[in-house]
Amino acid sequence: MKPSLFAHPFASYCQKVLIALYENGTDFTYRKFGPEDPAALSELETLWPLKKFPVLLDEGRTYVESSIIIEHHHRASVAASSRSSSTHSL
Ligand SMILES: N[C@@H](CCC(=O)N[C@@H](CS)C(=O)NCC(=O)O)C(=O)O
Repeated sequence: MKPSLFAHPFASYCQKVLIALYENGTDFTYRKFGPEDPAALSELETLWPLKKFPVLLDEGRTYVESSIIIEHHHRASVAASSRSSSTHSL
């Protein structure tokens, strides 16, 4: 299942994470706060009661703090690419 990013496009910490995800071509669900996704803000509150954003939900785990999200994303993509290269070498 692809990760979900709870974020707002005008928030600088969210832009920092969005740049990393877009640069890497990552497939993710963008839970953008606004009228098009009215549940996003209440779900954010259940994930992180401080209601700060961005928040990433990946494989049932919640990641907060933009730098930690980017670090997690980097590790997850390195692990995925090493899994895929070991499959190709079989
Ligand atoms: N240190 C956090 C900062 C997160 C943060 O302050 N985000 C702002 C938006 S850019 C926010 O949640 N503002 C709303 C609030 O503080 O209640 C990070 O790096 O993600």
